[in-house]
Amino acid sequence: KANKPIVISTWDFGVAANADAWKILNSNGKALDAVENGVKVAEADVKNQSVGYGGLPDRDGIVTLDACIMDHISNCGAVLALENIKHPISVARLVMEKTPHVMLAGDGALQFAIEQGFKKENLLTENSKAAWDKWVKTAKYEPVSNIENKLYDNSNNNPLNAAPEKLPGNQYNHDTIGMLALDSHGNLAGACTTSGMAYKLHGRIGDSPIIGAGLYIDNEVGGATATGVGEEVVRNVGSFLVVELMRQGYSPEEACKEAVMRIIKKKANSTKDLQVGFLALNKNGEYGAYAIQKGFTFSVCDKQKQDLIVKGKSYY
Ligand code: SD4
Repeated sequence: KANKPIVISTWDFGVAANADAWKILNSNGKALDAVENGVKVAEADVKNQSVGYGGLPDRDGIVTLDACIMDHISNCGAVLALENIKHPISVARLVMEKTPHVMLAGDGALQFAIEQGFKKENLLTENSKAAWDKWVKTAKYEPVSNIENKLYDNSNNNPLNAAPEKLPGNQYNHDTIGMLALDSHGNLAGACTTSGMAYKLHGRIGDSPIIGAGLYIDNEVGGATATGVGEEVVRNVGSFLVVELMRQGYSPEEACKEAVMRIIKKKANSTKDLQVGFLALNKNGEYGAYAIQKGFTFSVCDKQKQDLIVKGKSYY
């Protein structure tokens, strides 16, 4: 018997996001509504400098957001490099529902959002602006592997556990929320939303809004989502690969591991400072994750426990 409903999401900040998704799932709501509402929690959180409002800007100091959403009948929608809109996931959903397209980018995506009633807002918070001001002095693009884990680690000996304005700008780098849900009707949906890699070139798109890379759902099998350096995920069509491996009988964790191994194999000796993590959920409500670097965590919410944080296994 399937473990449903269930919702899982990347990192420990997924707990708060899962809680909103759970309200919907636990009252027999749809997985699609659950994932949209769930990731909106992370998008609106100013403390999360890697998603939505408060996200770190690109090289030019502009916050650009990427998001996508997919349901159980392969409907999908995405926005790429969207500026000044707090909830890109909701715009992605409307691209899916109100247009004949899957992706809208840049100015066109913004125009569409405004037509749909979204308000233009400044997304660059004081803290993120301060971080960028510091970064721009050296302007080195150096993603810090596993920065999100360090950021959300509240232990006293964590050197990064300081007010954001005290940290060197390039310490904040990536992260993303990817969320997968299986509802009580047995349907899957997923959402992925991010401000992308901090200090990326203006116009750079990662894996997160690319169906098959940052997110993939196949209702016969399961779903997968990715976090980390998007270029490596795109190159390997990571989330699609994870789902296809599950179709062949891999468990969610085995499938995530194999997708990580593909990246490692192709990058040979250059994965020491590279982080990519995959998270997967199958039709039975079984889940798993695997990352290149230590420290990848994910959050799980089901009937048994609503605030579980799991340490994902890793190659290093
Ligand atoms: C990107 N995958 O834009 C996103 C960033 C991320 O953890 O997930 N960071 O490449």
